[in-house]
Amino acid sequence: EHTVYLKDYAPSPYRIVAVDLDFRIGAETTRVTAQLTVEPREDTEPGTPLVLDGDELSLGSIAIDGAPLILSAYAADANGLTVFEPPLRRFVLETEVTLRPEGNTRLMGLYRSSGTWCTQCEPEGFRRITYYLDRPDNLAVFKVRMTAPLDLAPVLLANGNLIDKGDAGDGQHYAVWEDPFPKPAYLFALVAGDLGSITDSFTTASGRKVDLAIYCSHGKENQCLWAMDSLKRSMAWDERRFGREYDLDIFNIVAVSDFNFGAMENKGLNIFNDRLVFAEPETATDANYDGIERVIAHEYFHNWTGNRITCRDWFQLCLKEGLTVYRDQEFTSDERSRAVKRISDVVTLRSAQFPEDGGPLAHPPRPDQYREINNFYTTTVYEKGAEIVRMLATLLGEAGFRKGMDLYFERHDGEATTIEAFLAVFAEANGIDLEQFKTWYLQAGTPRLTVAEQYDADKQTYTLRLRQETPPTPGQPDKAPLVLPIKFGLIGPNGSPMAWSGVSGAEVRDDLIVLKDASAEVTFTGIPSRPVPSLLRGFSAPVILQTEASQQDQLFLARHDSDPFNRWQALQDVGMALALDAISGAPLNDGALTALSQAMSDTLASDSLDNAFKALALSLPDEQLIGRTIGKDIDPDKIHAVRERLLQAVFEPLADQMLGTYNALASSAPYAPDPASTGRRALRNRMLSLLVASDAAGASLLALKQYEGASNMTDRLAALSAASNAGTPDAAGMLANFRTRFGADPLVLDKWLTVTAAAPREGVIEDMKAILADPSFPKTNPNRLRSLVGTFAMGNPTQFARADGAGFRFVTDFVSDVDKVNPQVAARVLTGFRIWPMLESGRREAANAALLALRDKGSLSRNTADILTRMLA
Ligand code: B3K
Ligand code: ZN
Repeated sequence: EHTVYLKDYAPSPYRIVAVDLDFRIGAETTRVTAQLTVEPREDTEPGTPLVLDGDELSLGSIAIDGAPLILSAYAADANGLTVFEPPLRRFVLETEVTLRPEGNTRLMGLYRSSGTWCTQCEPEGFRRITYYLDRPDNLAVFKVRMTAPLDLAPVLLANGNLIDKGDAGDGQHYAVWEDPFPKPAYLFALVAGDLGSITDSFTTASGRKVDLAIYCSHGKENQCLWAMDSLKRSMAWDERRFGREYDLDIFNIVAVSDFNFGAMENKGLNIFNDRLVFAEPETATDANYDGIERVIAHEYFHNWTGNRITCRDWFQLCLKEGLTVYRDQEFTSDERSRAVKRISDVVTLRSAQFPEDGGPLAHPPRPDQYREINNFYTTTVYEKGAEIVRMLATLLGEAGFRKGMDLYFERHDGEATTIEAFLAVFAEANGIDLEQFKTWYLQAGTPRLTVAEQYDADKQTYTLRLRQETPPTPGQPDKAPLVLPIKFGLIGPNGSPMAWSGVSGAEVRDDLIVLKDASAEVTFTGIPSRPVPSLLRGFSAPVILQTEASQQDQLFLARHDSDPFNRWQALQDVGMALALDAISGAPLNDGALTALSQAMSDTLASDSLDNAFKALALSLPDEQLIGRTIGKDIDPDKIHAVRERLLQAVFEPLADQMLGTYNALASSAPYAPDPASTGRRALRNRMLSLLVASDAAGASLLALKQYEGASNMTDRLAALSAASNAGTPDAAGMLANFRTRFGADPLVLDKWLTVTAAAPREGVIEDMKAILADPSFPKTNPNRLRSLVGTFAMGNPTQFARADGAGFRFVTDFVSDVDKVNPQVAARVLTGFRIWPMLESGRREAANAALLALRDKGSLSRNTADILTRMLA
């Protein structure tokens, strides 16, 4: 049992201050010589051993200050190297190891992707390259020499600046890179390969010219232009919004095909999953363009929040991730539509983070223990982490938040630090106490905020009774009240904001209630008539809000709320209430249905709302959200059937209007990813999918026509998905056509795999088995595997949770196979089971049986075993 606890954190008795690496890259093996300049800490006792991390390494030679060590002076195995009595002064430890990147299918450390040598070190991959203090609080300067065959690897890249290169004889060449910024080993990177590139430059606010390049496989150069454009806009934004300039003379990005994650922020040399770099209109969708812009920005922003200021230990992961997600969200909000971005982010939070927080894998944004740190790169650490930073910004206001950020950069630049240090600068800069606020980082679970209201006409007072409660989560039975920033407004009968003359009962500042206790009664005076409250505007805290609002109130908000988020939310709430009623067996209430249809129709017709917003508003809550709102004994088939019926009942009456909108939004302009064009396509494709899903006359033909005539992938894929999800008569033919037409492009093949795996139809499992059994299917590529099986486990609720258990067994069989090749992919796919405790008893049994069978097979990786153990606890 290997559990790491936050409470056990202690600095290492030795520090590595400088690293000289020599990589001799050969077709089969790579030899790595490391010269580590080591210093004991002031208080290190004589005789304290130096313990270095290793993972699947074998030691060739070892010396200190040039003198080889005798056998009894050290112990080395695959998992580490111990030098028993190192000198109690600065010394240089030299080791040599030999690596086989070709056989490294875990994609951690040095590996090959389509012939290119590349690295992934976060969190613990550097120990697969050389013996090292592989922990984020050891900051060192790195110098890297690489020698490689010129024909296989004409391009040689590492962090920092290129200081030397040349011919090495024998068909070999070399390059030497030096990174002046001390960094933890997880930010180390190296790339060697035969790559094409595009170049550009950016001049910083202080006038320094930075050379930018994006490297990719030959022939893909033109698909990197959007990524480059996104990079330059990110650099400019961080200067404008946070006063942060780039600090090296070079910024390189490399796109590789085999990558466990989205991308990696290595200092000066970001390595990207190619799906988050390549884009051209014929093969990439608006969602892909969005994702590229967002992740390019995210990795770039890490240069300050993550690299210049890094984490003391991996428990602090959300220090860099939550903050950097917040920063990339703000970037997108400033570049595009803030309201649309906020709604989309909340949709993601609710569909990914809330189920994590409400299931067996729930953990605090800052966990206090882990068995496998790779399993903590979660939506809780990232997205809930970002929500916490957002609440801080809401509580402090823009200026107060910026003051805290400035102090953070000033005080902690060059350090490896903690959540406590982060909160301390905001407290100090604003003269406030954030002790209770810190609980957000320590406590798991999604709080429930319940609000009841009372209007007293005689006294002209209006009272909101607020109550918060966080449910128990694994290992945390009791929860403390949190600081909840609740943005709100009161709306008068005419639809305008209503003012109050006084307020008491809680901290209220303008449009913000700050709830700190388990409950509070906030009373407003001088209220001439009962207002409709708009609560939690902009989703100002990541909670589940329960109110007594009637359908009438909600439809009123949908029409009048000045907060676009709550306008959207109000329509969702009406849809949810109808769905819950129908599932409980009540007959559909015609009046309520008609009212929702009418509200949808009015929203669509509005002159003041933009297309992207309308596209989000004209929808019903998804099946999984409905399931989680029910909360127990879920029957996904029933939810699916009810939702289909509801879609039809709400949207079929709007068929003419939707068709009119669809036609009016047609455009022959060339594809562009700007917000207006993206919004136009989003609404038009929303119309199509609603027409198809509500079985409107002629809709399936419309989908077929759009599929065939599309001039870009956004429109083509939208038509294909609409047809496949609804199972139209043409769906199978369209899918086959898509495969033939685009199957040779791996990233477009992923789209086909995704649509296939998401289809809510019998037979999907057999189809997936056939796909996996095809010898040409690349069984080691994370993108392919996730597109198929990841999509199925996370995004096909009826087939994954089939009553006969076939969906569960398909996934556990897959996990068992892939675990031997790539444990990170296996473990992540397995997290799809997190909903199992909420299912109805038959399905619950079936899921439990599949999980137990996986456990009984034994010999699982630590990654997968950790998820499985928590899933079954
Ligand atoms: N920091 C990397 C994540 C690395 C994941 C390792 N399992 C990407 C990012 O969050 O920017
Ligand atoms: Zn990140």
